[in-house]
Amino acid sequence: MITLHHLQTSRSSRIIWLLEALGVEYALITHKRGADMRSGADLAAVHPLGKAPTLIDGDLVLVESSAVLRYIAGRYGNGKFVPAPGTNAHAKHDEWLDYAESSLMMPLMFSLLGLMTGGLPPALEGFAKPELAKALDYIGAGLGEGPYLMGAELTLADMQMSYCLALLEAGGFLAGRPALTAYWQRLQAEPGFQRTLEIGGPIVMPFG
Ligand SMILES: N[C@@H](CCC(=O)N[C@@H](CS)C(=O)NCC(=O)O)C(=O)O
Repeated sequence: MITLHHLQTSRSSRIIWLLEALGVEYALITHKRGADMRSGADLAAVHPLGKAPTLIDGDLVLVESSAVLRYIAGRYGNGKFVPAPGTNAHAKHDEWLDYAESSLMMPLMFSLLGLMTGGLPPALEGFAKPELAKALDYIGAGLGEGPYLMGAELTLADMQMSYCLALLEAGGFLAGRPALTAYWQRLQAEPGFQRTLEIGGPIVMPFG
C-alpha cells in the first residue's frame, strides 16, 4: 500500500488531493514542523532530503510533488486528471507541472522572504518583483476563460498550482488579480480540495 509522508502546511497537500480524488487507498503519516518551520529527524529518517511530499510505494521512495503526482496518476489513475499522452495538451500540462516548482516558485519564494525579513536587498527585489508579476500575467493568460488551467477539466496542473496559489494569497500577491483570485476560489471549492483540508489541515501558514 502507498504511504504518504505529509508535513503540516505543505506541498504534500497536493498529493492528498490526488489520492482522495482517485479513491486510492493509502496510509498518511503527518509530520510536524519545528519552531524554525523545518521538518525534523522523523522525516529525514524516511528520505535524506527530509522533504514533503515523500511517497513510498513498495520499493519506490519518491520525492518532488510533480514526480509524485505523475507517478500516482500514471500507475493508479486510468488516464484521469492528465491530458492524453502524445498530445500538445499533454506537453503543455507537463509544462505547468514543472513551471509551478521552478520559474514560478523562485520569485515567489524570494517575495515571501522579503515579507518575512522586512524587505529584500535592492538587487533581489529588482529581480523578484517584476519576475513574479510576469509569472502571474503568464498564469492568467494560460488560464484564459478556464475554468481550469487546462480548460474544461481539472488536472494535476491545478493540484500542483493550488499550493502556489495558497502562498500567493497568503503573501497578498493575488491582490488586483481578479481572474487568478476567482480561479483559486474555484479550486478551493472542489470536493477533493475540501477533503484535503479535512485530512491534512490548512495548506499554508498565514503571513504577517
Ligand atoms: N520541489 C519540492 C519541494 C519540497 C519541499 O521543499 N517541501 C517542503 C514543504 S512545502 C519541506 O519539506 N520543507 C521542510 C524542510 O525543508 O525542512 C516539491 O515540489 O516537492
